[in-house]
Amino acid sequence: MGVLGVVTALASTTPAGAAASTLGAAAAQSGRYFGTAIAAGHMNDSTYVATWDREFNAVTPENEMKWDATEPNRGQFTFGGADQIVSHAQSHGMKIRGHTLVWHAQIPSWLNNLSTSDLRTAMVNHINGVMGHYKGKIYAWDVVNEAFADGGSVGSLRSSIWTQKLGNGFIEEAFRAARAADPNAKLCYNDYNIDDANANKTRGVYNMVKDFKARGVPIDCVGLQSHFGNPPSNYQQNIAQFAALGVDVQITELDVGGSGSTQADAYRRVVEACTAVPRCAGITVWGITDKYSWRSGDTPLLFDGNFNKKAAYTSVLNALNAATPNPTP
Ligand code: G2I
Repeated sequence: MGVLGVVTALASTTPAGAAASTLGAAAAQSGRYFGTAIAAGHMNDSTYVATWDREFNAVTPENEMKWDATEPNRGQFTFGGADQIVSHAQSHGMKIRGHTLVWHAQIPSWLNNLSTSDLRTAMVNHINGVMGHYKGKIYAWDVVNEAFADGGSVGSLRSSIWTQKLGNGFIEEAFRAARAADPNAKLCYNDYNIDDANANKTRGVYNMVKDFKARGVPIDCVGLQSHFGNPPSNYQQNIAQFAALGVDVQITELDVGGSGSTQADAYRRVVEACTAVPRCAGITVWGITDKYSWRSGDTPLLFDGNFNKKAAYTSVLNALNAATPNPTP
């Protein structure tokens, strides 16, 4: 090995007990991943890609795997943007989260006027088409996204074409189809505002997961999106209560509005809550830089608009480095 080889080898391994210097390497010390949402449209920004490659060891396509992008016309699948992200991630050894198969938003208009049986067929075809294309490449799929209602009673689902035409059983149908389409991918239910252990929306998702596990409906993980300004005080307890049902928990779309030490503290509490629970498998932030965030006005991410590390970055890195190693679930 030449001098350069030695330097590279030293830089890319972290001796036991030493602090890692990137988010992905720091998370890996406790058997976890640290990912980001990526938009294919920004991949011509070399600083964006360099930051992605340096800091993160997992990725979620921000919009490119959604139904409107992947099956804009019935039966015609298009994977341009998603393939771009997937092949880059694969060549860098990153985990890939698939987002998302069945959702009420970002769906093409051709879905709107189908009969019940036709919609059911379309749903299963979509799951087969997208999961089949990426079979064996995806670590975890958000099979169903945001199906529960906000502010309703425990267990109430939001009204959508799915509930209106297929009834509440559409979630179970989607998970069963997904398991058949790629048996090696973890299957997640993903939602926002299910961060508080006692909120009605959380209780509804909890009861569904418990019921699925009891009846053998395939489900492997719950995604806590975690778009907030502060994690609830019982956030760790919430992660632990889902884990106790026998599923992994993944923090899937983390972003925390704010700035400075307040924001840094909130991020630290999120990382500490996840790393305290063995089945909290990893964390994904919903973007790299504030300038490309879906809520950029809240400056919610770890890098500012010039890709400088914020205080929140440092507190996340330190909290990941402080985590006790856990066996990968
Ligand atoms: O809304 C934040 C997230 C909530 N959970 C599910 C996620 O999938 C969702 O992500 C956001 C993306 O970050 C946005 O980028 O989903 C939005 C759509 O619901 C995305 O916004 C859309 C814009 O509304 C479109 O006008 C635009 O064409 O992004 C599209 C692609 O840039």
